[in-house]
Amino acid sequence: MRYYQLSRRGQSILAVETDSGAYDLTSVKPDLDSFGALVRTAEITDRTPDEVAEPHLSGADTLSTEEVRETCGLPIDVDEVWAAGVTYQISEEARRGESSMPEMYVNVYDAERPELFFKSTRDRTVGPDDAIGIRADSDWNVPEPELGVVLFRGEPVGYTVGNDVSSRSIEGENPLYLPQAKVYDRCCSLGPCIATDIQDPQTLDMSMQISRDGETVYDGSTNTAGMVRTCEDLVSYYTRHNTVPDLAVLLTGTSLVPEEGFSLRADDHVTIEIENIGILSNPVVSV
Ligand code: DO4
Ligand code: MG
Repeated sequence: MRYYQLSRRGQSILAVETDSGAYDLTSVKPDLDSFGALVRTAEITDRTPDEVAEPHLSGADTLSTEEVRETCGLPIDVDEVWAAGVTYQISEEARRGESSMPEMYVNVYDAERPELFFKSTRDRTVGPDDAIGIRADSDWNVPEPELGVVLFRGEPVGYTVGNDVSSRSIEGENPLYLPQAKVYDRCCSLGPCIATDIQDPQTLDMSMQISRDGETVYDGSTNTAGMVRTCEDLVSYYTRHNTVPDLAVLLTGTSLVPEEGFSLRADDHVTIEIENIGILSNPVVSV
């Protein structure tokens, strides 16, 4: 099932999409008004989120899929977003090319311990159709389309699409600047939904298009099969010796890297699609 958070008649609601249509779960269970409320109920009653939602669908108001797509916001009130880096060979090569210290990227690509870094908070994260930010003090900015693992108390409960928007000039100047290259206003987008029925996260097609003044200036596709680590392994490192908050998303690294010389500009539009999850689309602003 796919879960969307949206606002309807001034109220927050949790919508569920199945093969037979879309439903307003909150219309029949007013306390289930967010994905967080759903997973907490599931935990208390020792069920999966789908087992909590499923019995209510027949009595719930139906929604058109267009209404869901057009009005959905950030699908989870996330406490924190972390991200993995250099999990695909193309990312390792690109970073080696840009960096003042290229060896460290080869080392981390081959190492047992993955690179994990703090990426974003709720306030810095935007949902579908809301603007992602590029830093005005950076002249090389890129989107990074990534599969996101959605975690409740450190346990995977679904998957979403993420954009780890980054400054490559700041990261390239000195690796110690990574937090500034990665964490700033509007640095992350997530959405459009949380998919709870992904059988194998390591075999998903992913694509990204960037449009500028009505023209496509980047078009690429990949598959999560190219990841050198598993989502399970990344989650295990994130939760080691680390009491994680209730709601977190762990991005799993990028493998779609626009060629050197390409930088995002204000008013560009970035569209990312991951198979069986959905399309995350955002305009770009300078922050
Ligand atoms: O090593 C720096 C960040 C890498 C990253 O964000 C990625 O590979 O997706
Ligand atoms: Mg990344």
